[in-house]
Amino acid sequence: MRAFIFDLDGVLVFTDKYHYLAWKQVADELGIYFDEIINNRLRGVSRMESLEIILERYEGSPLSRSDKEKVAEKKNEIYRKSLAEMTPNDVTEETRNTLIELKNRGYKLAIGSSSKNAKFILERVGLTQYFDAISDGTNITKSKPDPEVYLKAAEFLGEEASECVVVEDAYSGIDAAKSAGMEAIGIGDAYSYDRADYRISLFSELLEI
Ligand code: B16
Ligand code: MG
Repeated sequence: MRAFIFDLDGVLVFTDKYHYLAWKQVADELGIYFDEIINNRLRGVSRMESLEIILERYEGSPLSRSDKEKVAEKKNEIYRKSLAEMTPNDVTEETRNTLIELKNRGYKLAIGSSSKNAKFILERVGLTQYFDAISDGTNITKSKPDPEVYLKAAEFLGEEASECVVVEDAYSGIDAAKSAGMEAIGIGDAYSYDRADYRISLFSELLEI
């Protein structure tokens, strides 16, 4: 194993609540019921696919593609205001020290995130410098469970897929990693997913695998 590819939201940082508050605001404006249980279904899912899930409960007149894009853009503006408030304190010492130790051991590190805001988040929390490559929502055409985001991360690193291990919190991300021909480590929500090759409850357990 030569490289670790990390999902971002739910693995290195926890922006679920910001996604929730932003989607809640736009859902309320459209008169759509939305709660934290529905929000859980948005984990690892792209912005437009998230909107489609929220619109399952929409009872108004059909929205055009451009209406949907406006709603998604509005949500993103609200979400980015929360992201702008993030600081390095939003990453635990355990996470930061584990990344440093993995680098010291000679592994390459990459990000494999569905988010188009990944680079902004990494800058805000002071993590950018630990990564040799960033594959995110800006360089993919298909989101998880498609393997594209992870295959791109391996390509950016110059490594074979078989030499990479993915760390993920979403079931769809574990499926994406397996389709990419990579080993998958489940954490958080994905701790209970039996397709993961390893399951960890603490980020620092990566040092023991
Ligand atoms: P954005 P990940 C994902 O990030 C989030 O888990 C998911 O909830 C979000 O909808 C998606 O990014 C797109 O985010 O609106 O910022 O482009 O878990 O793949 O790092
Ligand atoms: Mg995630």
